[in-house]
Order: sequence, then C-alpha cells, then structure tokens
Amino acid sequence: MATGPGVRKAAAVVLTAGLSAALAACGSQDSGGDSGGHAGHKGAPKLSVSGAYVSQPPMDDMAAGYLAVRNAGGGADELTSVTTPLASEVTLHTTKGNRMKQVSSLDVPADGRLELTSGGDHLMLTNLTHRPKVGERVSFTLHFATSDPIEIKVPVEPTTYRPKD
Ligand SMILES: [Cu+2]
Repeated sequence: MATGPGVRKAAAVVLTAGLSAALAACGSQDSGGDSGGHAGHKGAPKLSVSGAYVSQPPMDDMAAGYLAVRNAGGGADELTSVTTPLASEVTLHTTKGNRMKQVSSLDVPADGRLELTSGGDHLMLTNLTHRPKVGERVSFTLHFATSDPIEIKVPVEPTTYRPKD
C-alpha cells in the first residue's frame, strides 16, 4: 500500500530533524513479519528501478537505502529481499506515522510503482562491512516474488541529500 505524498513529507521533516535517532529507533522496532499475499495475476510484471541511493550514515553499524521500482506490466509483484556486499543483513521497513515496522515484502502494484523514500518505506542495512562514504557506489541485488532479480549500482549520497522529484 502506497503512502500518500503528504504523509511522506511530514515524516521526512521528522527524519531530517533527528536522523540518528530515527536510525537508532529502526534497530529496536519489533519485527513482526507481514506478507501481502497475492491471488492470481493477469499478465506479467515488468520492472525497472530508478533513483536509488544510500544515505551516508551518521554511525558505523547501520544505513538506510531508498529507491523506486516502476512496474509497467499488468501483473503485480513484490520486493521480497535485497542483498548487498555492504551489509550482511538488509530488512524492509515501512513507516506508519513515526513508527517503523519490519515487513517481509513490499508490494509493487501492476502498472504502478513502489517508492522507498526518506521518512517512508525504506531499506535498513545492518551489520555493515564498512561505513559507506559519499562518492562510493554500492551493488544491490533486488529479489522479487515473480520477476528475476535486478542488480543495480547505488550511489552513496550525503546524509542531508533529498532527491528532487
Ligand atoms: Cu527503518
């Protein structure tokens, strides 16, 4: 389920105000699994990824990743996991109000998009192999319920970076 732009904007302000606090809160949230579950699908999903970046983390052990997945196909899909040499664990988080919740998948609706944004849904990278620095590019492999994995190179942006849309 997509988060409204208004909600994201409000949450982004909060996150900007206390990024380290928000990231720290991330690790301590309860991690109840929750999968969408899709019945039949008509047509196949057709995915493309854009706007991916990792925010340079204020600390060594945790970082957040953001991206958008566009689905130009007639079938829904789900982002089920992400792997990267940067972190031994990547979890999918949603944000409801100011609370983060770990989920087992994120929906990529048919003829729609999944957007991971600062203050909204995001990737949480923990057990980092090193602290990513601005200018670095990190490999991400995105795994989906239906589509083949997609591998991308993700730039590391300053902590204050916000994509313009
Ligand atoms: Cu989080």
